[in-house]
Amino acid sequence: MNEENRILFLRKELEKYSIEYYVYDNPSVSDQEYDRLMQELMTLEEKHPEMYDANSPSQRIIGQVLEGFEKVRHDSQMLSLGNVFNYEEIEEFVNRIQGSVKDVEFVVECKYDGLAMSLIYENGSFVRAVTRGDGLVGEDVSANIKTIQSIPMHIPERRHVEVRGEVYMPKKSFEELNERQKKNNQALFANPRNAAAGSIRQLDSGVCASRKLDAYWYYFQNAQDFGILTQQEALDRMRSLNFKVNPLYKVCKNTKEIWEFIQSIQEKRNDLPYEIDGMVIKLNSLSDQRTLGSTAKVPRYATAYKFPAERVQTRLLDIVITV
Ligand code: NMN
Repeated sequence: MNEENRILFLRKELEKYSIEYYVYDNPSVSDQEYDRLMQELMTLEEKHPEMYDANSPSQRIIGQVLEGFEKVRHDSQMLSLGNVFNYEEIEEFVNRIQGSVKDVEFVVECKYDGLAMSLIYENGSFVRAVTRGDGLVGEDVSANIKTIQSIPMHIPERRHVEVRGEVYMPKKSFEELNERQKKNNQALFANPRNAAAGSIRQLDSGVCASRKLDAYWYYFQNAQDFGILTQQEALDRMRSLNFKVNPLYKVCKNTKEIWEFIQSIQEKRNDLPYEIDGMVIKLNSLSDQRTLGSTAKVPRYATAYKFPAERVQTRLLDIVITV
């Protein structure tokens, strides 16, 4: 095999190993072997600058320095979510939907304390990552997003794909970051959400890489193009395309089931390796979602239940904003 082909081969292998390691938590080679192959790739790429590829596994570690972030208009608005705060409000939400939809099913998922992000793929390759921004126009933060190792640079699907989800800073990364800040006599970050948002806005993606962010994907924007009928199917399909999808979700039929699942997650919330500030309840059927539609800012087919600890803060913020 000549060096050019070896580069192509190594890129493929390393990408496969990364997905196994970061998405499925199931490595098939040792860390030493992975590191050795990565080193070999970097040495060969240095020898062959004509083979540069922005989506090479090596680029995810090296990073790049930008002058600013380009503004990008979303294909469809990135909505935020309305909130509910207790059993009764969940029941009201469920009753309202049951009033207009028959045999209703809900999917209940974790609500991460991070930043919403959209990923675009064309011809099986990553094209760009865009922040929510004001919902209509966001910022292209691709260089920083590439440093998140669990995000695939290639997917086994050549059609246009847009997935949306949340970028977050795992608790472990947050602790390590604040340790480093302390050691360097720099200000500490108040919480993982702030730290994640600050990292994504770094112009030097090397800095972002050092912050070790991660992400979960929960929304298949163009699911209809793939004949996907439910949110559950969308989650399965995203997972089969190598997107990191949280297995902690449940399909529920009524308020009691929703509430029980929420309570069970709330109990183990502190043991999760990432921060969640609530749970999202959404209609499973995508066609029913479309029928219900959205208000100007939030969908009618989904809502977010906020955990009590967050409630005080949110309500206080509401007061501050309305005063
Ligand atoms: O992502 P962080 O925590 O920086 O860890 C990087 C290390 O992870 C690498 O140096 C490598 O040893 C390890 N890793 C191993 C595999 C594997 O397949 N064994 C894949 C990706 C990363």
